[in-house]
Amino acid sequence: SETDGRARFDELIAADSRVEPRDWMPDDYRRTLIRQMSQHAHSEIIGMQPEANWITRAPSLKRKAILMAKVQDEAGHGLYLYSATETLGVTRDELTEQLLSGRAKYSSIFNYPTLSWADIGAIGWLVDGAAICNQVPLCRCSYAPYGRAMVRICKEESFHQRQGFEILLTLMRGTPEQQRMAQDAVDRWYWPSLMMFGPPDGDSPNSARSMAWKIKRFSNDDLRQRFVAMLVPQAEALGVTLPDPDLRWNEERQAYDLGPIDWSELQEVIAGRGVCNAQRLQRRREAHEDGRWVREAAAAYAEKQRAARAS
Ligand code: FAQ
Repeated sequence: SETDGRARFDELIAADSRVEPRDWMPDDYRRTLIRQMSQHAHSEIIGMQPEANWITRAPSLKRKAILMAKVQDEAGHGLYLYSATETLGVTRDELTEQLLSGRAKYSSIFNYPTLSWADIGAIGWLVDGAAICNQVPLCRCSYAPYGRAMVRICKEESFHQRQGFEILLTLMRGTPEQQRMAQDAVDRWYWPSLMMFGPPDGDSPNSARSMAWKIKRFSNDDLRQRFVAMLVPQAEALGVTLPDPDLRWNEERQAYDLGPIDWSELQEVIAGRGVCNAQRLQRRREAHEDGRWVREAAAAYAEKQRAARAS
């Protein structure tokens, strides 16, 4: 009965146990997971575009092979997350339709342009770095298929972050012009990477409930703090400056003070008015159309197999 289901669900959450797809769960819990997991999946898929922009222009064969592998990893994460989302009773077709129609959200970060090769380093270091900070706690998400997906995805993201750091390190050991390129990329990607963690806690309508359900384990601001604390020594090792003159350690709070974040920029990008929003969606629609024959061929093949088994 629903009463038994709810009692068991509450027990699982209280005991830090895992909810599996066939377990009873509240409708709102299911809806929240579909929302977050599908947004996450869409982000991985749209997130292929900014970096794919540099595959043909990577500065060496080795860099090109590494970048291609990384972009393919993002595709894998997206597919893995769509499958995990389907365990909640939504179809892949519905999720795809939501993305292509522009109704679904995906991470703000992928609506910024990649202007130079150094941006590929900055994305690996900052964007994948932020993704790791956000996703390591999600490995303990109360919904088991999401948590399991995150374990595997985080391993790959760690490698991605190292490769981004290494690109920037190579540039910083290069000519003054290469150093300027690296600093310029960090200047442009730093603030948007802080926005990836979402609005400040006071303006985050979903956080309290998601934390009570143990989907999210830390608040948006707490994760942003962890991220900055991770970046500071790495920026020092690289020799780049984080573009925040107000950034300093606060001994009393045992945390970093940050300069003001332009939250109107995040709102604008989420509302679809970022530099690349239109282009990203247009490209995704084209790619989906280009793949139509593959979907049709796969469906025809599956039908033939089914008919053969039935006869
Ligand atoms: N962009 O109440 P909250 C990657 C929306 S990493 C766009 O705080 P919540 C790896 C939010 O959805 C990127 N929208 O919401 C990679 C909500 O709207 P809704 C993907 C944002 O869910 C690297 C509203 O604002 N990672 O892909 C953003 O509790 C390199 C209110 O916000 C994930 O998705 C934003 N930045 O917390 C790939 C991680 N921030 O749905 C390729 C999983 C907030 O009510 C290359 N997701 N919104 O209409 C999460 O952890 C959470 O969903 C948050 C937001 C933290 C993003």
